[in-house]
Amino acid sequence: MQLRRRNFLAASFVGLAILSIGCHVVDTPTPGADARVPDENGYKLWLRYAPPGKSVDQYLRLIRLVIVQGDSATSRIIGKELSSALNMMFGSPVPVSRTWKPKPAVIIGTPATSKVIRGLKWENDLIATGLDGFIIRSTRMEGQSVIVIASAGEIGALYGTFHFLRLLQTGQSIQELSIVERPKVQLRLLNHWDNLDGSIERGYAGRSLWQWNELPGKLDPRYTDYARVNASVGINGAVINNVNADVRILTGEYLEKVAALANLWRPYGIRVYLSANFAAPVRLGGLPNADPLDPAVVDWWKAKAEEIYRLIPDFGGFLVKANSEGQPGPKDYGRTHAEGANMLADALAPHGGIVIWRAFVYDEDVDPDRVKRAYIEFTRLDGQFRPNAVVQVKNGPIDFQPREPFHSLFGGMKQTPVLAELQATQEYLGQAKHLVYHGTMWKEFLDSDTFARGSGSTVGKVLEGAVHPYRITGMVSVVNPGLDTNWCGHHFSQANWYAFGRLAWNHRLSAEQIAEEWARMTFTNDDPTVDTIRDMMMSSWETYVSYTMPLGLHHLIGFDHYAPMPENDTAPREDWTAVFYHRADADGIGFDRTKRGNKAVEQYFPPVCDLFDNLASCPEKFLLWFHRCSWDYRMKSGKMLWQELCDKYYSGAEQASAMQGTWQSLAGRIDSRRHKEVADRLAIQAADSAKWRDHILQYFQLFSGMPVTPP
Ligand code: GCW
Repeated sequence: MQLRRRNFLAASFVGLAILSIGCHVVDTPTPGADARVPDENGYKLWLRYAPPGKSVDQYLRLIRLVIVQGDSATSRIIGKELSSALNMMFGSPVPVSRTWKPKPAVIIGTPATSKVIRGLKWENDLIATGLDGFIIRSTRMEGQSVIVIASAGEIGALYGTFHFLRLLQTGQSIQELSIVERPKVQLRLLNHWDNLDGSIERGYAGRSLWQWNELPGKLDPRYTDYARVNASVGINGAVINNVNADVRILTGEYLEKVAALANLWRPYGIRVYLSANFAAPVRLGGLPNADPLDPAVVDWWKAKAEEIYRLIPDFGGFLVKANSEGQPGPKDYGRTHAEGANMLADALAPHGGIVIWRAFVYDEDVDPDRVKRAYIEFTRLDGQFRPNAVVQVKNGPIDFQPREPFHSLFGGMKQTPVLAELQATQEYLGQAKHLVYHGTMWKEFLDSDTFARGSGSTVGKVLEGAVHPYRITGMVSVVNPGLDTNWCGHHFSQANWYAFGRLAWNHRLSAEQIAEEWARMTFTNDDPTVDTIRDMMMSSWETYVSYTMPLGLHHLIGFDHYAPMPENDTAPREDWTAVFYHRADADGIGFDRTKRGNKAVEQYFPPVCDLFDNLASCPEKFLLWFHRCSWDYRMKSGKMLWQELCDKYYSGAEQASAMQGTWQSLAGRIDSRRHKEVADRLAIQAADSAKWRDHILQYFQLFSGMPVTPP
């Protein structure tokens, strides 16, 4: 079998080389572009403020004046955003005033900053929506119709402003508004895997946004635009350096640079967090060890926390990747993850900071299967973490695979709060070359029922703290915006950043609504065009799964995490190979994680455990994740597993290819620069999806011994 794999590897080498050469992307605009739709480069993301089309008369009637009272940095930002947005959308300025004048107006603020809003006596309603929530209501003042955007907090007023602008951008009616919004979770954070040398781990859109050589003196205008787009979807914090953390970020020199970003982002409600290297007391402080129970280590971190908070009074806290993939951690000293986290939590607690401890650990000593390890390690520590410590868990138990069942720690951690870690960066999902909208994938995850406390205990509710009473709630996404003009490499990758923000705000929103909002704001308000774009987005994830890893297959890749490499059997660790996971041989394929196999299903609550365990009830999308099946196993469709696999790969590649035609039908409806840039990438996607299909099927055919037959 080994030999067959090696021969296959040699034969497929040429194919892979062609695959990577084919990935070169030409970025130049089409000559002779359609003059009616001016070219755009994608820099403005979803804050383009294009004229909203047919609704503009209604808007002009109802918005003759903007009133922003108060003199804080945030209220100035609100005034500026509104004035430039309305100007761009309406083609003429709308005056922004600090004083009430009887006119159809939009009034924004908090009871503390705005006399007009105080006069409305909405305090009780505003207490209920909290500092980040807001109310948008149409009402009348001195005979004039006005729209009030009010919050108990300034950041809530900013969020309300962006919500209101979204209504205009997407062409919705603003008559008789009665909107009450409050985010479902407290922490809505981005994780950047940016290194101090300007590279980005798993970044596909250029170098890091953070210009360390220019900070703190020079502030790139991108930092402000970054804050605006994040605030526009309610993101309220960012961990700005890689979890594989360089200790230098904790030096005085770098902390001053970090403080400059924190100062700039504060009025946008964005707090800065840092990834901390657990060995910093040794590598930076010169101590002999970093043992969390050593008083000298405890003191070192206390002093470091004091130093940070002197510079950044609202510093969010530390994110820690410990004892994972070679990173140092408490286990180096025979201590537990909880002991490590608690030591840092104690250093941060007097200042109001938190520790976010990653559960992305997979020690070989814990269990032979990587899928089971984090659950085993962390459930035995449940309840041992300090009140200001949380555990951050990736959506699935392996690593951002195209499709994974939800991680059993969701619902499984009863006393220690968990945050969900998602990945908008398309590390395993076509990187910046494939169009893959993550809204649908994340909804499948968020809507999964853990049954932790009976039916209805969805992951989303666990994250809200509505299943177990968590003190800290949140959602996080790994993102990789870089210096590429359009931030994300692929114009459609921007949608994943957007979708994360919207779902972190409210996980009950539908993937479809989010896709539609994004398409309207990013491309056009033309209804048929929006329908086409939304539909492309909605099917794109399932398409990607079909031509890469359908039916529960996972990790069929090599180190680049892009190209197919099911023959990968020689990585530095067994659990980085592909063969460890698919286990294909002449008898069949798949990983037996049932009660008769390695019992991974037992990490789920009943009836989820039995649902996955039972071959008849296991959703086929997870079949080979939980079960090992013979090649002629009968699927629900009546087809043999081998044929079903062939069908999936063929239909997936065909759908990927069909996206090109669909997109082509939008020529002239979208500016030609972005149209061409997307078309170029769709061509790569179509070609690479066919390579995935052929490579995988040819490889598995070595074992199935059956012909590859298209459907
Ligand atoms: O997905 C894997 C990536 C690593 C990453 C690691 C993690 C930052 O391949 O590049 O390291 O996960 O999440 O820590």
